Amino acid sequence: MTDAARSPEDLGRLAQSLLDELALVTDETGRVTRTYLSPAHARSIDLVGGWMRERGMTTALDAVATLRGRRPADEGAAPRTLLIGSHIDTVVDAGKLDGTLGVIGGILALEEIDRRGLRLPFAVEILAFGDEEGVRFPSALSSSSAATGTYRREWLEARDRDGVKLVEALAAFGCDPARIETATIDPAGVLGYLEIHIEQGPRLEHWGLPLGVVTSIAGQTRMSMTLTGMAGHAGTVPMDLRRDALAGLAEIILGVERIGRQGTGELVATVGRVQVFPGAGNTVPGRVEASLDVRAAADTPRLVALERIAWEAGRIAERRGLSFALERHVDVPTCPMDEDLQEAFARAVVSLGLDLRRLPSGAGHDAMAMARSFPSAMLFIRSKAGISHNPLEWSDPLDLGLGIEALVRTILDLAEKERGR
Ligand code: HGY
Ligand code: MN
Ligand code: MN
Repeated sequence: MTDAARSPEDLGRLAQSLLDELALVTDETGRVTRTYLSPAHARSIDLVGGWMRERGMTTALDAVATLRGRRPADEGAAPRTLLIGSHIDTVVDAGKLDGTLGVIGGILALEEIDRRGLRLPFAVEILAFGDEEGVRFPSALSSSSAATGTYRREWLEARDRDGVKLVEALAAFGCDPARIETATIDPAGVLGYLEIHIEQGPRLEHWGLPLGVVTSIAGQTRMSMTLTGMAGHAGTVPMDLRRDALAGLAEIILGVERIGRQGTGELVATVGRVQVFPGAGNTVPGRVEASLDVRAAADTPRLVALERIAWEAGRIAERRGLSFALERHVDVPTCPMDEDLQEAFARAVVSLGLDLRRLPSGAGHDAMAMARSFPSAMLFIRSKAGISHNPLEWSDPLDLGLGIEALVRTILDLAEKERGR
């Protein structure tokens, strides 16, 4: 007995209700903030794990707290596995869709396949990554890096704002940092990795399209800058005798912006987080720590911009009598998406009667890390006004439903190919 297939409208409404429920799981009352290994992360694992188990999946937590939901194959002697996933961690004061849509969409796509009484010649594993954003620790993509055996051990020594080390937070969460290698998924048994995600940009809306196939993901470098001068009394230290770390950083930030504007390859450069020490209004800032995030659609413009920023910041610091240190935390090259899986997504989009457009991603995604081991591809869903990393982030539920229906059809497309393999 099979149920009728849900329409994209119904799929979208159902997805929205789950997204709304998950958005209530937050570390900060009144806004969506769910960072890696936090109490809200633990509660989100329980909630999403329950949705997986209600739909017949078996669930497990890997050594870096990635929640994995597995639907076994319906046929085949030694079936392979299709991976589907995205992240359930968020930025601070986030929207409801970034990452979570890819996990909830995967769960609902598998439910649709079961409701329609369809069979798959491969297993499907849904991965809910806990650290894509790298907000609590400077360890972006650490969960998906663990899945591809590319985890950077130095991340374990990174500290959060309260001075807690990542290795300590993992142990406190019940994970064993000594077993991180066990999170690696053997590529031999994997068909590939699919991720549906909001575009987080304005292109699909500009084109009047609900869906788009991702061609590549911009490379990104994330660093921290530390400037050290001399703290002093705001009332007594003359302006020409100051070594004001924050004033120096301000000049550097304007340089980052100028270099970003001058770059090619859709270069973007951002200083998004600044910490000022000692941080008193009547004290000349003695030290500042700031983030630096540089991305481009090709590697050369990004690397050239990084060189220019480092050189210019060094000169500014020298002139102001400040010491300057740069530390690299994330360095991910531009990542092309797998051609065959792109075509599977493309066929699904066309089968929905939609115009097919392809586009690069300026935002980073777990697919960048997953592509190190597996053929990987992404499908974008239109973002209203291109807004993301912002509580105003929103997509029309119909677009969500179309994205999930496209994922269903892509899975079925791959099932046909797998049978003929
Ligand atoms: O920052 C990014 O590109 C992604 O949202 N983590
Ligand atoms: Mn994000
Ligand atoms: Mn994301």
